[in-house]
Amino acid sequence: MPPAASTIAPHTDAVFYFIYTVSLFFFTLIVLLMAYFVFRYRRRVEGERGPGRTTHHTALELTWTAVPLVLVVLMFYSGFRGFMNLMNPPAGALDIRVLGQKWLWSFTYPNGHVDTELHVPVDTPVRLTLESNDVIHSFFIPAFRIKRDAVPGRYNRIWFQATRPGEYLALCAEYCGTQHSDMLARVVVHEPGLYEKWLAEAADPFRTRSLAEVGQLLVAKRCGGCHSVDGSANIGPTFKGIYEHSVTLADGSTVVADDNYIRESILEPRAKIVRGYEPVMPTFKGQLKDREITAIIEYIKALSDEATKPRSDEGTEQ
Ligand code: HEC
Ligand SMILES: [Cu+2]
Repeated sequence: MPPAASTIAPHTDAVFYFIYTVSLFFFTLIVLLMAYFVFRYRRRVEGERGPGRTTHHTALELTWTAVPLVLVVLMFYSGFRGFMNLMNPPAGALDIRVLGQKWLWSFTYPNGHVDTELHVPVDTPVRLTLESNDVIHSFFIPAFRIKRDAVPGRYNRIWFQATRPGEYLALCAEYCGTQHSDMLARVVVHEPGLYEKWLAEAADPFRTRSLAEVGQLLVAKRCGGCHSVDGSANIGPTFKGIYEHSVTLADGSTVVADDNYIRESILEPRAKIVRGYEPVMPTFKGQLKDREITAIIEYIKALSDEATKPRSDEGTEQ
Protein backbone atom coordinates (compact mmCIF):
# COMPACT_ATOMS: atom_id res chain seq x y z
CA MET A 1 0.00 0.00 0.00
CA PRO A 2 1.20 3.55 -0.69
CA PRO A 3 1.58 5.82 2.38
CA ALA A 4 -1.80 6.70 3.90
CA ALA A 5 -1.90 10.50 4.03
CA SER A 6 -5.56 11.52 4.22
CA THR A 7 -8.35 11.24 6.78
CA ILE A 8 -10.24 8.73 4.65
CA ALA A 9 -7.23 6.47 3.97
CA PRO A 10 -7.37 4.37 7.18
CA HIS A 11 -11.07 3.60 6.59
CA THR A 12 -10.48 2.65 2.93
CA ASP A 13 -7.56 0.43 3.93
CA ALA A 14 -9.63 -1.23 6.66
CA VAL A 15 -12.43 -2.08 4.19
CA PHE A 16 -9.86 -3.34 1.70
CA TYR A 17 -8.10 -5.58 4.21
CA PHE A 18 -11.43 -6.88 5.54
CA ILE A 19 -12.57 -7.95 2.05
CA TYR A 20 -9.09 -9.26 1.28
CA THR A 21 -8.89 -11.39 4.44
CA VAL A 22 -12.39 -12.82 4.00
CA SER A 23 -11.63 -13.67 0.35
CA LEU A 24 -8.33 -15.27 1.26
CA PHE A 25 -9.95 -17.34 4.02
CA PHE A 26 -12.74 -18.68 1.79
CA PHE A 27 -10.41 -19.24 -1.15
CA THR A 28 -8.16 -21.39 1.02
CA LEU A 29 -11.09 -23.21 2.65
CA ILE A 30 -12.76 -24.01 -0.68
CA VAL A 31 -9.57 -25.15 -2.43
CA LEU A 32 -8.55 -27.37 0.52
CA LEU A 33 -12.03 -28.92 0.82
CA MET A 34 -12.17 -29.46 -2.92
CA ALA A 35 -8.82 -31.23 -2.92
CA TYR A 36 -9.85 -33.32 0.08
CA PHE A 37 -13.21 -34.34 -1.47
CA VAL A 38 -11.60 -35.21 -4.79
CA PHE A 39 -9.27 -37.54 -2.95
CA ARG A 40 -11.74 -38.88 -0.37
CA TYR A 41 -14.60 -39.67 -2.78
CA ARG A 42 -12.61 -40.76 -5.81
CA ARG A 43 -13.76 -43.82 -7.79
CA ARG A 44 -11.81 -46.74 -6.51
CA VAL A 45 -12.87 -49.57 -8.84
CA GLU A 46 -14.11 -49.59 -12.42
CA GLY A 47 -17.91 -49.09 -12.56
CA GLU A 48 -18.25 -48.08 -8.87
CA ARG A 49 -21.40 -45.92 -8.18
CA GLY A 50 -21.67 -43.16 -5.58
CA PRO A 51 -24.09 -43.48 -2.64
CA GLY A 52 -26.44 -40.96 -4.37
CA ARG A 53 -28.91 -40.94 -1.46
CA THR A 54 -28.14 -37.62 0.33
CA THR A 55 -30.77 -34.93 -0.41
CA HIS A 56 -29.95 -32.08 1.96
CA HIS A 57 -28.49 -31.05 5.32
CA THR A 58 -30.49 -28.19 6.91
CA ALA A 59 -27.93 -27.08 9.52
CA LEU A 60 -25.13 -26.95 6.94
CA GLU A 61 -27.26 -25.05 4.43
CA LEU A 62 -28.36 -22.48 7.02
CA THR A 63 -24.75 -21.92 8.07
CA TRP A 64 -23.41 -21.40 4.58
CA THR A 65 -26.22 -18.97 3.84
CA ALA A 66 -26.12 -16.97 7.07
CA VAL A 67 -22.34 -16.55 7.42
CA PRO A 68 -21.71 -15.13 3.92
CA LEU A 69 -24.84 -12.97 4.25
CA VAL A 70 -23.53 -11.33 7.41
CA LEU A 71 -20.11 -10.86 5.78
CA VAL A 72 -21.40 -9.24 2.57
CA VAL A 73 -23.80 -6.98 4.52
CA LEU A 74 -20.81 -5.83 6.59
CA MET A 75 -18.81 -5.21 3.41
CA PHE A 76 -21.65 -3.24 1.88
CA TYR A 77 -22.23 -1.22 5.03
CA SER A 78 -18.62 -0.17 5.55
CA GLY A 79 -18.04 0.42 1.82
CA PHE A 80 -21.20 2.51 1.50
CA ARG A 81 -20.35 4.56 4.57
CA GLY A 82 -16.93 5.39 3.09
CA PHE A 83 -18.53 6.21 -0.26
CA MET A 84 -21.08 8.59 1.31
CA ASN A 85 -18.28 10.28 3.20
CA LEU A 86 -16.24 10.71 -0.01
CA MET A 87 -19.20 12.16 -1.93
CA ASN A 88 -20.11 14.76 0.72
CA PRO A 89 -17.43 17.35 1.41
CA PRO A 90 -17.70 19.17 4.75
CA ALA A 91 -18.88 22.79 4.64
CA GLY A 92 -16.16 25.42 4.20
CA ALA A 93 -13.80 23.21 2.20
CA LEU A 94 -11.13 24.83 0.02
CA ASP A 95 -12.35 24.73 -3.61
CA ILE A 96 -9.96 23.71 -6.37
CA ARG A 97 -10.96 22.98 -9.96
CA VAL A 98 -9.29 20.12 -11.80
CA LEU A 99 -9.21 20.00 -15.59
CA GLY A 100 -8.20 16.83 -17.41
CA GLN A 101 -7.13 17.06 -21.04
CA LYS A 102 -4.85 15.20 -23.40
CA TRP A 103 -2.37 14.75 -21.73
CA LEU A 104 -2.07 16.76 -18.55
CA TRP A 105 -3.92 17.87 -15.45
CA SER A 106 -4.34 21.52 -14.54
CA PHE A 107 -5.59 22.98 -11.30
CA THR A 108 -7.40 26.31 -10.89
CA TYR A 109 -7.13 27.89 -7.45
CA PRO A 110 -9.75 30.17 -5.84
CA ASN A 111 -7.76 33.29 -6.82
CA GLY A 112 -7.73 32.26 -10.50
CA HIS A 113 -4.19 30.94 -10.57
CA VAL A 114 -3.75 27.93 -12.88
CA ASP A 115 -1.03 25.39 -12.18
CA THR A 116 -0.04 21.87 -13.18
CA GLU A 117 0.72 21.03 -9.55
CA LEU A 118 -1.83 20.48 -6.83
CA HIS A 119 -0.86 22.42 -3.69
CA VAL A 120 -2.97 22.15 -0.54
CA PRO A 121 -2.66 23.02 3.13
CA VAL A 122 -2.38 20.16 5.65
CA ASP A 123 -5.38 19.32 7.91
CA THR A 124 -7.82 21.27 5.73
CA PRO A 125 -10.71 19.78 3.77
CA VAL A 126 -10.21 20.33 0.01
CA ARG A 127 -13.02 19.94 -2.49
CA LEU A 128 -12.07 19.09 -6.07
CA THR A 129 -14.44 19.79 -8.96
CA LEU A 130 -13.37 17.68 -11.93
CA GLU A 131 -14.02 18.38 -15.57
CA SER A 132 -12.54 17.28 -18.88
CA ASN A 133 -11.85 19.05 -22.16
CA ASP A 134 -11.85 15.99 -24.37
CA VAL A 135 -12.16 12.37 -23.26
CA ILE A 136 -12.85 10.70 -19.92
CA HIS A 137 -9.91 10.92 -17.53
CA SER A 138 -9.71 9.48 -14.05
CA PHE A 139 -8.14 11.56 -11.29
CA PHE A 140 -6.34 9.36 -8.78
CA ILE A 141 -4.20 10.19 -5.74
CA PRO A 142 -3.15 6.82 -4.31
CA ALA A 143 -1.77 8.28 -1.05
CA PHE A 144 -5.14 9.90 -0.31
CA ARG A 145 -7.15 6.88 -1.55
CA ILE A 146 -9.32 9.05 -3.79
CA LYS A 147 -10.23 8.43 -7.41
CA ARG A 148 -12.93 10.00 -9.55
CA ASP A 149 -13.58 10.34 -13.28
CA ALA A 150 -13.28 13.67 -15.10
CA VAL A 151 -16.04 13.47 -17.71
CA PRO A 152 -16.51 15.90 -20.63
CA GLY A 153 -19.70 17.94 -20.26
CA ARG A 154 -20.25 17.46 -16.53
CA TYR A 155 -18.71 18.25 -13.17
CA ASN A 156 -17.74 15.55 -10.71
CA ARG A 157 -16.76 16.17 -7.15
CA ILE A 158 -14.54 14.53 -4.61
CA TRP A 159 -12.82 15.75 -1.47
CA PHE A 160 -9.99 14.87 0.88
CA GLN A 161 -8.19 16.17 3.92
CA ALA A 162 -4.45 15.61 3.89
CA THR A 163 -2.94 14.59 7.22
CA ARG A 164 0.80 14.70 6.49
CA PRO A 165 2.87 17.46 4.82
CA GLY A 166 4.97 16.16 1.94
CA GLU A 167 4.95 15.34 -1.75
CA TYR A 168 2.65 12.85 -3.38
CA LEU A 169 1.64 11.86 -6.89
CA ALA A 170 -1.62 12.30 -8.79
CA LEU A 171 -2.20 10.16 -11.84
CA CYS A 172 -4.73 9.43 -14.52
CA ALA A 173 -6.15 5.94 -14.08
CA GLU A 174 -8.00 5.88 -17.41
CA TYR A 175 -5.81 3.44 -19.27
CA CYS A 176 -7.77 3.24 -22.51
CA GLY A 177 -5.79 5.77 -24.57
CA THR A 178 -2.19 6.10 -25.52
CA GLN A 179 -0.88 8.58 -22.96
CA HIS A 180 -3.20 8.72 -19.95
CA SER A 181 -0.43 6.99 -18.05
CA ASP A 182 1.82 10.04 -18.69
CA MET A 183 -0.60 12.38 -16.92
CA LEU A 184 1.36 12.64 -13.69
CA ALA A 185 1.00 15.65 -11.43
CA ARG A 186 2.90 16.60 -8.30
CA VAL A 187 0.77 16.97 -5.16
CA VAL A 188 2.30 19.12 -2.43
CA VAL A 189 0.83 19.22 1.08
CA HIS A 190 2.08 22.33 2.86
CA GLU A 191 2.79 22.93 6.54
CA PRO A 192 0.33 25.37 8.14
CA GLY A 193 0.70 28.88 6.66
CA LEU A 194 2.96 27.92 3.74
CA TYR A 195 0.14 27.19 1.27
CA GLU A 196 -0.98 30.84 1.23
CA LYS A 197 2.63 31.91 0.69
CA TRP A 198 3.08 29.47 -2.18
CA LEU A 199 -0.17 30.56 -3.83
CA ALA A 200 0.69 34.27 -3.65
CA GLU A 201 4.09 33.65 -5.22
CA ALA A 202 2.85 31.21 -7.85
CA ALA A 203 0.03 33.54 -8.86
CA ASP A 204 2.40 36.43 -9.52
CA PRO A 205 5.81 35.11 -10.52
CA PHE A 206 6.52 38.38 -12.40
CA ARG A 207 6.99 40.33 -9.20
CA THR A 208 10.43 38.96 -8.49
CA ARG A 209 11.68 37.66 -11.83
CA SER A 210 12.68 38.72 -15.33
CA LEU A 211 10.47 37.75 -18.30
CA ALA A 212 12.83 34.98 -19.43
CA GLU A 213 13.00 33.58 -15.88
CA VAL A 214 9.23 33.45 -15.66
CA GLY A 215 9.24 31.80 -19.09
CA GLN A 216 11.67 29.17 -17.82
CA LEU A 217 9.39 28.39 -14.88
CA LEU A 218 6.32 28.17 -17.11
CA VAL A 219 8.06 25.93 -19.65
CA ALA A 220 9.33 23.60 -16.92
CA LYS A 221 5.83 23.30 -15.48
CA ARG A 222 3.55 23.41 -18.50
CA CYS A 223 5.59 22.21 -21.49
CA GLY A 224 8.47 20.17 -20.01
CA GLY A 225 6.65 16.86 -20.35
CA CYS A 226 6.78 17.16 -24.14
CA HIS A 227 9.49 19.71 -25.01
CA SER A 228 13.13 19.59 -23.96
CA VAL A 229 15.38 22.65 -23.65
CA ASP A 230 18.63 20.78 -24.25
CA GLY A 231 18.28 19.88 -27.92
CA SER A 232 16.87 16.36 -27.51
CA ALA A 233 13.60 15.45 -29.22
CA ASN A 234 10.69 14.35 -27.04
CA ILE A 235 6.97 14.04 -27.78
CA GLY A 236 7.46 17.52 -29.28
CA PRO A 237 10.53 19.24 -30.78
CA THR A 238 13.15 20.81 -28.51
CA PHE A 239 13.01 24.57 -27.82
CA LYS A 240 16.77 24.93 -28.02
CA GLY A 241 17.91 26.89 -31.02
CA ILE A 242 14.52 27.15 -32.76
CA TYR A 243 14.04 30.89 -32.30
CA GLU A 244 14.14 32.66 -35.68
CA HIS A 245 15.32 29.48 -37.35
CA SER A 246 13.30 27.86 -40.10
CA VAL A 247 11.01 24.93 -39.34
CA THR A 248 9.82 22.33 -41.85
CA LEU A 249 6.11 21.60 -41.54
CA ALA A 250 4.24 18.39 -42.23
CA ASP A 251 3.12 19.66 -45.66
CA GLY A 252 6.74 20.29 -46.68
CA SER A 253 6.59 24.10 -46.48
CA THR A 254 8.88 26.04 -44.17
CA VAL A 255 8.22 28.87 -41.72
CA VAL A 256 10.47 30.93 -39.49
CA ALA A 257 9.90 30.36 -35.77
CA ASP A 258 9.42 34.00 -34.85
CA ASP A 259 7.33 35.48 -32.02
CA ASN A 260 4.06 35.16 -33.92
CA TYR A 261 4.70 31.56 -34.95
CA ILE A 262 5.48 30.53 -31.36
CA ARG A 263 2.43 32.38 -30.10
CA GLU A 264 0.25 30.64 -32.68
CA SER A 265 1.79 27.25 -31.81
CA ILE A 266 0.74 27.78 -28.18
CA LEU A 267 -2.80 29.01 -28.89
CA GLU A 268 -3.61 27.04 -32.09
CA PRO A 269 -1.27 24.02 -32.02
CA ARG A 270 -3.06 22.42 -34.99
CA ALA A 271 -2.58 25.39 -37.31
CA LYS A 272 0.96 24.34 -38.30
CA ILE A 273 2.31 20.89 -37.56
CA VAL A 274 6.05 20.33 -37.42
CA ARG A 275 7.26 17.57 -39.76
CA GLY A 276 7.94 14.28 -37.99
CA TYR A 277 5.66 14.93 -34.99
CA GLU A 278 2.13 13.90 -34.08
CA PRO A 279 -0.46 16.70 -33.68
CA VAL A 280 -0.98 15.95 -29.98
CA MET A 281 -0.17 19.30 -28.42
CA PRO A 282 -3.12 20.69 -26.41
CA THR A 283 -4.11 24.32 -26.85
CA PHE A 284 -3.21 26.72 -24.05
CA LYS A 285 -5.88 29.19 -25.10
CA GLY A 286 -7.53 30.59 -21.97
CA GLN A 287 -4.87 28.99 -19.79
CA LEU A 288 -1.86 31.18 -20.40
CA LYS A 289 -2.17 34.95 -20.15
CA ASP A 290 -0.61 37.16 -22.83
CA ARG A 291 2.12 38.18 -20.45
CA GLU A 292 2.95 34.53 -19.80
CA ILE A 293 3.12 33.74 -23.53
CA THR A 294 5.50 36.69 -23.98
CA ALA A 295 7.62 35.34 -21.11
CA ILE A 296 7.80 31.91 -22.76
CA ILE A 297 8.85 33.49 -26.07
CA GLU A 298 11.58 35.45 -24.24
CA TYR A 299 12.84 32.23 -22.69
CA ILE A 300 12.85 30.35 -26.03
CA LYS A 301 14.75 33.30 -27.46
CA ALA A 302 17.28 33.18 -24.61
CA LEU A 303 17.77 29.45 -25.25
CA SER A 304 18.60 30.19 -28.87
CA ASP A 305 21.04 32.95 -27.92
CA GLU A 306 22.83 30.41 -25.74
CA ALA A 307 22.74 27.85 -28.54
CA THR A 308 24.23 30.13 -31.17
CA LYS A 309 26.93 31.62 -28.97
CA PRO A 310 29.37 28.64 -29.10
CA ARG A 311 28.91 28.50 -32.85
CA SER A 312 29.98 32.12 -33.32
CA ASP A 313 32.97 31.49 -31.01
CA GLU A 314 34.06 28.64 -33.26
CA GLY A 315 33.64 30.98 -36.18
CA THR A 316 36.13 33.47 -34.80
CA GLU A 317 38.71 30.79 -34.08
CA GLN A 318 38.82 29.51 -37.64
C1 HEC B 1 1.32 16.93 -24.78
C2 HEC B 1 2.59 17.36 -25.30
C3 HEC B 1 2.84 18.83 -25.48
C4 HEC B 1 2.75 19.84 -24.55
C5 HEC B 1 2.32 19.73 -23.09
C6 HEC B 1 3.19 21.03 -25.20
N1 HEC B 1 3.50 20.75 -26.51
FE1 HEC B 1 4.22 22.09 -27.88
N2 HEC B 1 4.24 20.62 -29.29
C7 HEC B 1 3.96 19.31 -29.08
C8 HEC B 1 4.13 18.56 -30.31
C9 HEC B 1 3.89 17.06 -30.49
C10 HEC B 1 4.57 19.49 -31.28
C11 HEC B 1 4.91 19.21 -32.75
C12 HEC B 1 3.66 19.07 -33.57
C13 HEC B 1 2.99 20.40 -33.77
O1 HEC B 1 3.58 21.28 -34.40
O2 HEC B 1 1.89 20.57 -33.24
C14 HEC B 1 4.62 20.78 -30.61
C15 HEC B 1 5.05 21.96 -31.23
C16 HEC B 1 5.27 23.16 -30.55
C17 HEC B 1 5.88 24.31 -31.15
C18 HEC B 1 6.44 24.42 -32.53
C19 HEC B 1 7.88 23.95 -32.39
C20 HEC B 1 8.76 24.03 -33.58
O3 HEC B 1 9.90 23.46 -33.51
O4 HEC B 1 8.37 24.65 -34.58
C21 HEC B 1 5.95 25.28 -30.17
C22 HEC B 1 6.53 26.67 -30.29
C23 HEC B 1 5.36 24.70 -28.98
N3 HEC B 1 4.97 23.41 -29.24
C24 HEC B 1 5.24 25.36 -27.79
C25 HEC B 1 4.74 24.79 -26.62
C26 HEC B 1 4.66 25.51 -25.37
C27 HEC B 1 5.13 26.92 -25.15
C28 HEC B 1 4.11 24.64 -24.48
C29 HEC B 1 3.79 24.89 -23.00
C30 HEC B 1 3.06 26.08 -22.70
C31 HEC B 1 3.85 23.38 -25.18
N4 HEC B 1 4.26 23.51 -26.47
C32 HEC B 1 3.29 22.27 -24.59
C33 HEC B 1 3.53 18.73 -27.90
C34 HEC B 1 3.31 19.42 -26.70
CU1 LIG C 1 -6.26 10.78 -18.81
